[in-house]
Amino acid sequence: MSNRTLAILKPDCVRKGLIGEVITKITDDGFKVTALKMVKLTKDSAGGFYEIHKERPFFGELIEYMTSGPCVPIVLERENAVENFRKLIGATDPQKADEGTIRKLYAESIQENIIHGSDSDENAAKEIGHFFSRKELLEINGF
Ligand code: IDP
Ligand code: MG
Repeated sequence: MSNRTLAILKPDCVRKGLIGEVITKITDDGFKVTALKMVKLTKDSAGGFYEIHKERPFFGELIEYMTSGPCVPIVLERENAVENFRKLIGATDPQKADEGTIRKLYAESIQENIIHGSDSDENAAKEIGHFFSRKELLEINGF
């Protein structure tokens, strides 16, 4: 089990001024922030990131949303990071998310759901690579 996962504070999180509040929830839950940046995704970059959803009916809207403003990708570290972080963010649809989860607390809708979390160790490694170069990760953390 890997100890790393990728979070993204999505454009609605940034627009609502919730960057600080959401990062506090994450660190209070026991995660360590090991790399972080603010980026505005291009359609190509967002499309590559969400490649697995490209046949889904919501794909076009998802790309519009993810490119609608800056977002904040974050590399997080904790034991069993992927599973623990999915628990903290809650279900994709905020109406179905458990009480106290980040999506339950802050998200508007199944699309505008504030935050991303990797769904497997393999995808976490790929997604970290989508936003952070090997050189950057080495310079930041030595990995
Ligand atoms: P996840 O973010 O909980 O892993 P996924 O099924 O991987 O959920 O979907 C990726 C993102 O696509 C979601 O976080 C949400 O922003 C958007 N999305 C998922 N399902 C729907 C839908 O049914 N309608 C609109 N947007 C959706
Ligand atoms: Mg997913």
